[in-house]
Amino acid sequence: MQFDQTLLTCLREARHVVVFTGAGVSAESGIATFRDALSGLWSRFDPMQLATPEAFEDDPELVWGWYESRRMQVLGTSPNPGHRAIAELAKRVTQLTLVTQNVDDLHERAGSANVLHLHGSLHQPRCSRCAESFQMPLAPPAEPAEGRRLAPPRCAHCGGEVRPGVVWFGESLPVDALEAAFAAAAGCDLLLSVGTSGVVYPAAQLPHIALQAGAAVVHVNPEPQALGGGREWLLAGPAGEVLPALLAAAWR
Ligand code: BV8
Ligand code: ZN
Repeated sequence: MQFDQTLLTCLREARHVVVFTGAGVSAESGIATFRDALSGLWSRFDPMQLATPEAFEDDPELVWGWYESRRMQVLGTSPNPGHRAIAELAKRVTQLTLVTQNVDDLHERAGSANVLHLHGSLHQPRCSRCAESFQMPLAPPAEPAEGRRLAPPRCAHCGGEVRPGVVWFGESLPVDALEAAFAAAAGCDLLLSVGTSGVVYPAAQLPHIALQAGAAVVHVNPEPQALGGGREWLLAGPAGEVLPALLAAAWR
């Protein structure tokens, strides 16, 4: 893969790099992206309908079953070369801020630290009443392929219904993570946007904030991206191939 020399120099000389990831960075670990259609029990739903407080209110067993099937899938897979290249990049640059929209823990398992999760995590369920965190069994019974409805567990503290530890549509993002992400985007020299369709706000503002602040923005995505001009590049391809190649080219 050929890279623009200006881009390679910009990456090598960057004082502060922000990496902003979406579902695409976990695709090569076998985790379906948000754009991918759902399967089995949930095939008739759009994720946008299920990832809401109303859906959980309406049918907690359908929604909790969906999140459990996703959590099991994540536990059953591993980080891919894209996750590992991002963890490696943190050792090559002076400062790296990793911001993810993903709710899996594959960045952490690849060795990345201080990951800013803008949309929460599958691995931090909490009581929907008292917000007490709830410890899930790591090795629950195997998931049937077509999925299943599951009654959410009850909080040991107050008996309230446990909910997934994610940010649903219509819910506010964690303020600290969002503020840290916005500040990093406004102060970085280069923002790498990896595997995101950039349609969910306020997270999708990050590349625009970086561009407006004069940073370079690099999109890593197999699909074409609308580039706004300025110092913006598209590296067309899967993150698991592009990111390791980019690091190898920048630090021969
Ligand atoms: C908010 C957690 C303020 C859950 C997620 C009406 C009412 C209320 C709000 C709104 C409204 N209308 C609009 C909004 C705002 C709304 C929004 O942005 N809607 C959009 C759809 C228009 N946002 C919100 O609601 C946010 N909250 O605004 O709060 C508020 C508060 C109170 C009242 C009102 C407002 C909350 C948004 C967070 C939602 N939760 N996730 C869960 O995971 O189940 S978002 C979820 O979707 C993901 O986390 C992710 O962020 C997003 C999907 O985006 P991507 O990650 O980009 O994934 P996608 O599949 O789209 O794309 C994958 C990309 O990868 C593609 O480009 C593909 O080409 C590429 N790819 C594929 N393979 C590879 C690859 N790239 C590289 N390598 C590969 N191998
Ligand atoms: Zn409780």
